Amino acid sequence: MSCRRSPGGRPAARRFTAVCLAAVAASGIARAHQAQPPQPDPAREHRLAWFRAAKYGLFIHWGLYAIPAGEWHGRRCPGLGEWLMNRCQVPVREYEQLAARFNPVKFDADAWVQLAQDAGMKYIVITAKHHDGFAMFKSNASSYNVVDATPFKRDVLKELADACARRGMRLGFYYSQSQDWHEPGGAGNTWDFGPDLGPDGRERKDYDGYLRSKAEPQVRELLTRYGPVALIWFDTPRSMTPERGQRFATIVRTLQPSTLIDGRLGTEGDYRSTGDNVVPDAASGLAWETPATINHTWGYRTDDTDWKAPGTILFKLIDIVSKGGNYLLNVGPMADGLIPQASQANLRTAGRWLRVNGEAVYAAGPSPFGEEFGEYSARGALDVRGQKLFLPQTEWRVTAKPGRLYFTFFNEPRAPFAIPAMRNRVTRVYRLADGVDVPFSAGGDGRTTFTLDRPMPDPMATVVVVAYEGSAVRR
Ligand code: JFZ
Repeated sequence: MSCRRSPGGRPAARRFTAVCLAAVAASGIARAHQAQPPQPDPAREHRLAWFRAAKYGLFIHWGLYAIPAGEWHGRRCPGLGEWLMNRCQVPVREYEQLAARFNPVKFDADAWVQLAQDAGMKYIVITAKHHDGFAMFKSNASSYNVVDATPFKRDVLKELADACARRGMRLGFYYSQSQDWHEPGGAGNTWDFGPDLGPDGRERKDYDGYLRSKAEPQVRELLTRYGPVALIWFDTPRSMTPERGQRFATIVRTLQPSTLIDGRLGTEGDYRSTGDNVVPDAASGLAWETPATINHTWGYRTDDTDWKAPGTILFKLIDIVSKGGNYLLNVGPMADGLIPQASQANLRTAGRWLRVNGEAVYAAGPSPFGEEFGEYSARGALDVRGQKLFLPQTEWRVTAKPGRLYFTFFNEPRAPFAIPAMRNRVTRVYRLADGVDVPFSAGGDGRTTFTLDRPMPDPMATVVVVAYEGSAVRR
């Protein structure tokens, strides 16, 4: 893989991300998450209500790249599974022949939605078209799609949309609006069609021709043929001028005013998307989402079996929720239509925990404290991006609802554990899983203390609820 992983525990995830970001920066896609912060807007807040409560979604990267699964002509092709065509510079005429081999007979849309539900996820986002340009839905704008170009001939998105409708699951579509390596006018395919930009920095492809003949019509198809679309997940906005971005935004707003736009259109997003696998160091009131891998690739690769453990998944989810964000966690189904068993098992284990402790997660707000996230290196050390090194604390996190704080412990806390100082009177402390009271005492310094049983009742993560007078914490 191109992105090296640092040894060590949870904090290593941040370093890994930073190294990966440095790697993608070279390809010009690392700036996407810095799109303009959304302006306050009541219609937007209304659209966002379900998203803010949902907290946890399933990302699915599935396409022709699941067939080579990281290998081309017996040669390992490093990097992300879905970037194989680019990384191994596979010519269009060769890559598109994969379509004739795409026949995922074990694909079962209901089973995928069931997995998301078992995992405790509240929405699904699937790749309708990734950078390789292949549509996983029937399209009149291009015959390079799953119905017209494969022996499978089934509309994957339609089946998934129907299963989601039956089971009450929200569904959104990832759509690569800018990069399309199949089209001469699309961005990104330099090996067949030459560079996107000339030496003078001017565009040298018929990019608007591609946008108008394929990308815009396909986004219209997605918004008119599959029922309510929860969100469109645009990505890598190369050459997306405000004017071009606005054309997509207008299509979305006109056809489905409730559909959310992610943070990578290049303009007009409803929420912010962080860099891949990046969790910010502090809380934010703006809606945001971390797209994340469950191993180290999005699209399936046979050689990546380094699955995140259930406890790691839960830590990341609750870390994100305690900072006000959403966790969009990816699986990469195989070419036969099955999602790798190990990733399913880990998601389901985390999901069983959420069935007991979900009150601490769904519709929960961020921590009113913040000191638990960690601190900057007192010695002035710098991270790989040259910024002040943040040393995360991973022992516990807090999420909040009116009158209640949820302390989730990932390791046994010190005894007694002192909650951060607050002026409200604490009325009750109890374990969320079984409702058993936890004795507490009010310290003179405004810090309530309690002692959690050892070993922790749930060694993976134990939630202690602190109920207090009033609806918001006063510090
Ligand atoms: C993009 C895609 O290129 C990738 O294949 C995958 O679909 C992922 C979810 O999104 O990769 C990115 C895009 C943006 C950043 C990093 C990787 N970013 O802003 O840091």
